[in-house]
Amino acid sequence: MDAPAGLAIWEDKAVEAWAQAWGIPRLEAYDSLASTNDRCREMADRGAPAFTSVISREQTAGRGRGGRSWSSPAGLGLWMSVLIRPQSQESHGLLPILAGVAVCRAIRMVRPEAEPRLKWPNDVQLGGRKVCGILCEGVGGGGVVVGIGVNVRQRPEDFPMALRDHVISIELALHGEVSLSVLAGKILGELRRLAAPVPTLLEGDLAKEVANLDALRGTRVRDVSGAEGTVLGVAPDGALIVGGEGVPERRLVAGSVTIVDRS
Ligand code: BTX
Repeated sequence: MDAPAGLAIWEDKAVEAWAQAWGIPRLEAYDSLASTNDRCREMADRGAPAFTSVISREQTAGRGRGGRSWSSPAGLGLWMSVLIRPQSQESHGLLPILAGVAVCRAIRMVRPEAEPRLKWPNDVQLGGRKVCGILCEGVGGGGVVVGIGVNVRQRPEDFPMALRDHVISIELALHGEVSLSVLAGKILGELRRLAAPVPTLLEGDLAKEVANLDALRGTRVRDVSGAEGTVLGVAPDGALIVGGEGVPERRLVAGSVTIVDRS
């Protein structure tokens, strides 16, 4: 398939200059794409190097997990995909968490008063509402496209009605303008620190950081099978550990959990 026409200038600067400033090998920027993950996958299939990235002002078919749709209105959020090429398949489960940590760090860099939290496995929250979703998709040759959607400028009425009670943008939560390019640069910088190379386990300071960011730790949750338990934390391989109160400890490696109660 021919590449769609990309932008030469994004956020007042040459796209190549952004790539250089962020220390990434290649960046493409668009006014509108169906999904940045799809474009990044095409580039991956043609052998693009690690940290090749794609940004679009708008996505017309932005998606979450399981084909759910991701609201991506023009200019109101950061809709970005980054190609990661982990050394080993064992690391794949950690990528949503590493990307979430990168987003939490970046939000704190642009708004030091922010208290972002990771909601396992792939959300970042501000004040208990979803501000970012992460979609990791495997591509040929052992690569993974990490799709990162961050709500930046939306007002409540910019979100689909059904989502309004559960979502937030950085500017709604924390007030004042946030530059998309500064945010993108910080996320990519932190992702490079965390994922070059991709660790195979969460250990040491990184494990502590994940524990501190964990929105679910100590909460009572229900998994997709209907089983309930208290979240004990995130395991070194990225699984969620649920147990407590005489419930046998178990590991969740995929899917979502619903919060039943905050203890
Ligand atoms: P998810 O499956 O965890 O979340 C999808 C759900 O999130 C939707 O069903 C809806 O309830 C809710 N939702 C939709 N839009 C938003 C939004 N803007 N803010 C908060 N909640 C929302 C999450 O999947 C992964 C999302 C990744 C998005 C990025 S954007 C760049 C890349 N390209 C692409 O198509 N997807 C990724």
